[in-house]
Formats: sequence, structure tokens, C-alpha cells
Amino acid sequence: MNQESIRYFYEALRDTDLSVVKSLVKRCIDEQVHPIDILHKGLIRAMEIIGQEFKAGQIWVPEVLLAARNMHAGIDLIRPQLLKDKVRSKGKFIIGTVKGDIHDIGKNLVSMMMTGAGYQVIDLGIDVPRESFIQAITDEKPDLVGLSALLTTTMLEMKDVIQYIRQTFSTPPKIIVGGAPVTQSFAREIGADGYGEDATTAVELSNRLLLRGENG
Ligand code: B12
Repeated sequence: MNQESIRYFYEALRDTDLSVVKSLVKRCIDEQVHPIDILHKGLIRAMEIIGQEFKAGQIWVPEVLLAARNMHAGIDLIRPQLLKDKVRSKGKFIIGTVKGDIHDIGKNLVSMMMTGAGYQVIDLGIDVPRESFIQAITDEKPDLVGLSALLTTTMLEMKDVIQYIRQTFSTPPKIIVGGAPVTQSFAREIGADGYGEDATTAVELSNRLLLRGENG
């Protein structure tokens, strides 16, 4: 995919007509573009441009909301292909966007890629209070927990959630974190077991962490 196709994706995310993004993604699928490329080189790249414009004050929340709606519709179309090679469950994974934060596109992608990689995924949604993470861990006994945060304010909430989990359980699940403002060093600082910069890394990281756990 080239510079021009990014422009099509950008325009499709900005369009009030949902059918524009749908037909663009369908056309890419018909032309045998790999779904991972549609995702990373098309949809995510276009959303990055929208993020930059939002930051610069060139567009506003309603336009970003519209882009998020369109992005979800595009992802829905490639989901079946991304989930095609499903294998038996590798482990149980609970994920949520932490309290105060309603961004869910990245979290949903991580959920989807983890499902595709064979994990049983329990998605707690957005704006999840720490008590809900504790309750879900108690009920579901997951191998891994994923925390997502997109705001510099809510990434601090991750630290509290991790502390709370570690205080509550004598053998806590592995905890991984991610989201645009999160970094490897921040993850280490708040006591996470790992940091994933994108959904593919989340899968690789989870595979690695669970393998290490099994080997003691
Ligand atoms: C879409 C969007 C919105 C939409 C969200 C819609 C939705 N359903 O999610 C709406 C309009 C609701 C919104 C609202 C707000 N937003 Co906003 N938003 C964005 C935007 C443009 C894109 C985010 C996105 O979806 N990216 C695409 C996905 C695929 O990427 P991602 O989320 O980073 O996820 C990937 C990785 O980070 C990673 N990952 C994510 N989670 C996890 C979890 C784990 C465990 C792992 C391993 C990996 C991982 O994998 C994902 C896939 O590759 C960003 C800009 C940006 N650059 O991030 C701003 C941005 C995050 N928003 C911002 C702001 C300020 C806000 C508001 C406060 C605006 C306002 N004035 O109201 C509100 C806050 C609402 C709230 N309480 O949460 C700022 C944050 C600034 C800051 N420093 O904190 C940003 C950075 C824009 C900016 N540059 O100013 N926003």
C-alpha cells in the first residue's frame, strides 16, 4: 500500500457515510491485500493522522468519534480473516481499559489478535474500576491480565490497579500493559510483567510470559 492508499483510508475514516470505509476495505480484501496490512498500513496509519490533527486542534471530538465508528466498521470486516487460524486455548486473558478512560479501539484489537492466537479472551470493556479487575480475576482465574490506557492521566491508574492485584492475590496472573502513552520503562516502573507496543507484540509477549511461567 502506498501514500495514495493511506489518503483513501484517511478520507474513509473522515466520511460521515459508513459505506465508504466498508467498500474500501472490501475492495482491499478482493484485491488480496493481507488483512494485517489493511489494519496497520491502512486503518491504523489513517487514525494516526487523525490523532495528529486532533492534537493540533484542526479537528474536534465529534470528528474523532466519527473516525472511531468508521474504524470499528472496517475492523469488523477483516476480523473473520484475522481469526481464521484459531487453535485450541493457550490460556485465559482478561483485558480492560482502566477507569477514567473510554478509548477502546486498541484494546479491541488486542482482544481480537489474542483470540486469533488461541487465547480465551474476557473483555471487561472500558472505564473499568480496579475492583472489577479483582472480581474478574477471582471469578475467572486468568493466566494473564491486560490493561489499556490512552491518556497520560489514566496511565497512572494502571499503577494502582497493578498494586491492588499484587496485594490481593498471593499468586497473581501475569500483567501486561499498553496504549499510546505507555512505554517499556513506564511499564517496568509500575511493576507490570510486560509492555506491548501493538496487538501483535501483545500476542508474542503473552506467549513468552506464559512459557516462562510454565518453566518456573
Ligand atoms: C479515537 C480517539 C478518541 C475517541 C475514542 C473512541 C474509541 N471508541 O476508542 C474519543 C473521541 C472518544 C476520544 C476521547 C478523548 N480523547 Co482521544 N484519541 C483518540 C485517538 C485519535 C486515536 C486512538 C486510537 O484509537 N488509536 C488507534 C489504536 C489502534 O491505537 P492504540 O489505542 O494506541 O492501541 C494500540 C497500542 O497502543 C496497543 N495497545 C493498546 N492497548 C493495549 C493493551 C495491552 C495490554 C497491550 C499489550 C497493548 C495495547 O495495541 C493497539 C493496537 O496496535 C488518539 C490519538 C493517538 N495518537 O492515540 C486520541 C488521544 C488518545 N485522545 C486524547 C484526548 C485528550 C481525549 C479526550 C480527553 C478529549 C476531550 N477533550 O474530551 C477524550 C477522553 C475521553 C476519556 N475519558 O477517555 C489525547 C490524549 C493526550 C494525553 N496526553 O493524555 C490523544 C493522544 C490525542 C492527542 N494527541 O491529543 N479520543
